[in-house]
Amino acid sequence: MTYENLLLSEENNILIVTFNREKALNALNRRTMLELNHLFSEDAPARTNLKGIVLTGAGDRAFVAGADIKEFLEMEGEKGQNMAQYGQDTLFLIERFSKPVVAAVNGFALGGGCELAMACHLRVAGEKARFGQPEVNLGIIPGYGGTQRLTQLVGKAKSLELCMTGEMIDATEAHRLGLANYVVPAGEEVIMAINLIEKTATKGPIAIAKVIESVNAFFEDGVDGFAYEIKAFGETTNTTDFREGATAFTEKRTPKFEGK
Ligand code: CO8
Repeated sequence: MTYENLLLSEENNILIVTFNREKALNALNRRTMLELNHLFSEDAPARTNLKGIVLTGAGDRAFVAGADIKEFLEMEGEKGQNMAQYGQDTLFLIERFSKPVVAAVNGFALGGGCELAMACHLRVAGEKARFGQPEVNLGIIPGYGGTQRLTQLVGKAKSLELCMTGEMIDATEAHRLGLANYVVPAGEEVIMAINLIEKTATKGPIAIAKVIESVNAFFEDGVDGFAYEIKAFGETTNTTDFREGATAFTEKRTPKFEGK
């Protein structure tokens, strides 16, 4: 697939994905969602050497200002439901990606943009970042998982408040609530996101994938997260990486993990 609205660049095995519709504050139109889905279902899994992925927005105003409202008037009844389903399926691909995905939030992360950031494993907020679920201003509700992931991240009271008032919060408040992992000076979001991925890249890749799976298991319907963790732990103990990690510890050297 040719990407029109996503800019991809890979450096040191870290993929930087930039939402590139600056004039529309990087709003997610249908084409962008198709590209995002393709990226996480086919393109990124095929790049087997990746350490992780950073998502960010073009320009200095927005990460992503939401779904593209200008396409909304065609969205009625079942069509709206289908669009929400496709968006949620796409965001689950991100949440379940086996390598760290970090949102470098460099401005507005509103509606679908906040939902996109929340589907990432970690969020770095620039000082100018603004988060919010303003859908009620349009007479709709979040549709890309916002009511669920915001509640998971900040708790029911604040989630209800943010989704019902539609008000934005700044980076400091997002950090205080546990929505943002870090707040950094404007312009340093991607650097910090890369640093976080580099930190995880020194660990066992299978262990990182199993951490993601096991933490996600807490929120999966009908899944016993504790049982999932036991199984995943067992799987990590059967890896060459585990033997290497434990041997390196006893030999007082840095382990060389191979992801096996
Ligand atoms: N969609 C389309 N265009 C947008 C969007 C958007 N979400 N946000 C901004 N733009 C466009 C503006 O229309 C404007 O374009 P133009 O110059 O052609 O008119 C340009 O970006 C710049 O925006 P503003 O002039 O409005 O800039 P301001 O600095 O005055 O305001 C704001 C910035 C506060 C971010 C303002 O643009 C705003 O409120 N945007 C809308 C934010 C919003 O409501 N987002 C949620 C959308 S709903 C959603 O995301 C639902 C997700 C689930 C959908 C499930 C089914 C699809």
